[in-house]
Amino acid sequence: MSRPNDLSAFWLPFTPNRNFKREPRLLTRAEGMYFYDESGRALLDTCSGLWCVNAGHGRKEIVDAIRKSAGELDFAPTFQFGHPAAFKLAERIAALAPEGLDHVFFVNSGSEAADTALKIARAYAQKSGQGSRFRLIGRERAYHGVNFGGISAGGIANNRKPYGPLLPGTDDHLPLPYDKAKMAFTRGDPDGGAVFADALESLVALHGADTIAAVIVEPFAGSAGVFAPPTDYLKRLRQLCDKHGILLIFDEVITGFGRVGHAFAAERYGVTPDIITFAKGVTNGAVPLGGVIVSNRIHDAFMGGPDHAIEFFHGHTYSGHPLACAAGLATLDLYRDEQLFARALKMERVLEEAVHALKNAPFVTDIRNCGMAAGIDIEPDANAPGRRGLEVLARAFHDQDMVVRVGADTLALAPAFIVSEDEITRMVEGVRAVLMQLS
Ligand code: PXG
Repeated sequence: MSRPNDLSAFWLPFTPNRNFKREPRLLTRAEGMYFYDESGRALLDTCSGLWCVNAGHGRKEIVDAIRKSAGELDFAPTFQFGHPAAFKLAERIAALAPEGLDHVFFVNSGSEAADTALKIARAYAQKSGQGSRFRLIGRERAYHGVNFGGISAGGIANNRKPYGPLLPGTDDHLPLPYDKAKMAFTRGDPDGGAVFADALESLVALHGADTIAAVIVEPFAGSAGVFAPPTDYLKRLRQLCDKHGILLIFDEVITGFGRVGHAFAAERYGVTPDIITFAKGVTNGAVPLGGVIVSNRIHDAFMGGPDHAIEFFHGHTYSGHPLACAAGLATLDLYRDEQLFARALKMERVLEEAVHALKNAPFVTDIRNCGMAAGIDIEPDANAPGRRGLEVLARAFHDQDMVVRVGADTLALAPAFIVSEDEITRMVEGVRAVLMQLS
């Protein structure tokens, strides 16, 4: 498709719009590991789109499934009705989830998944005779999307500051389990880290456990710049939540569907939360879809009351949309048939070796990695934080033929699991070349 004459009407999300429209970066086609621009130039996709295209772009099986579904059942309500694909996909997702998490609620994005999980946690407290539990405890620097619950429990200052007052009962945040002095340039998961979970004890002492409904964490912090969980951290968090009757929510919007070499990070780390949120990779990014997987205990607590009564007053017009479910089923088939989670696990070491070779590149202050993801901190310009990050993105696009993802001055590399060793090398050398040119 050719470039439109006027770019003014579309207000781009999380983008410096005026800067972008002066020098637009338009992507018009995608296949495998590559985007293509208007002139046909191939651009290596270093972040699986936005952490979602885990099997690579343009997968025929998924495209065909969406086409077929669109021709057969364009829309069907899931309020008081249903359609087969939604039930089939829920069953497939439950089968991938840890034992005892057998029920799936569909939404359309990770943001909706986070807010749905938080609502379920509060409603569960009410339904299980623990109505005093309302607090939702998040973590500093956490990203749980952009809805009010997610930004409140989340800990990214710029996503919160303009929108106060936020959700009551969300003022407390655990620390990010990271100590730069001890952990900078760690390969994979840092050792120990239980002490970061122990911060929950202080909040329990302050407020009383019987006011706390849930703790929500990303198994590895994604948007903050790929902070892997220290080896003892998630287990201790689970122990403390159990001790105090607090629900544990894993936001697996990024970590789910293979990013850490397993269906979910819960499996990789051997820690079973009460609730898992997902989105992104469930459809390989091809159609918006998100969801929440809940434990049988939580689900069953909702299933009391009279037979005619709605158990959970929540949902979206497009919860379980037929096209999304068709894409999800085809995606899960692909992950299974090509054993892509195992491939991610195998390539994790290759990515780790490659990114840590940037340790002495200009402006690099830290490098972290977990699964098929790595974060590279670039020293911010003291007078203009974020300037260097944007310059990296623009130079990578124009000079290195790469689409990279930056958040402020942190670069994230999270390629699709089909990535080759050569492509990983190219990504890292492209980043090095860009860093050499930074001022
Ligand atoms: N939870 C987590 C853990 C996420 O990473 C969301 C919720 C929200 O998902 P939606 O579908 O509403 O965007 C996310 C999204 C980045 C980046 O590069 C990360 C996300 C989205 C876009 C860019 O840091 N994460």
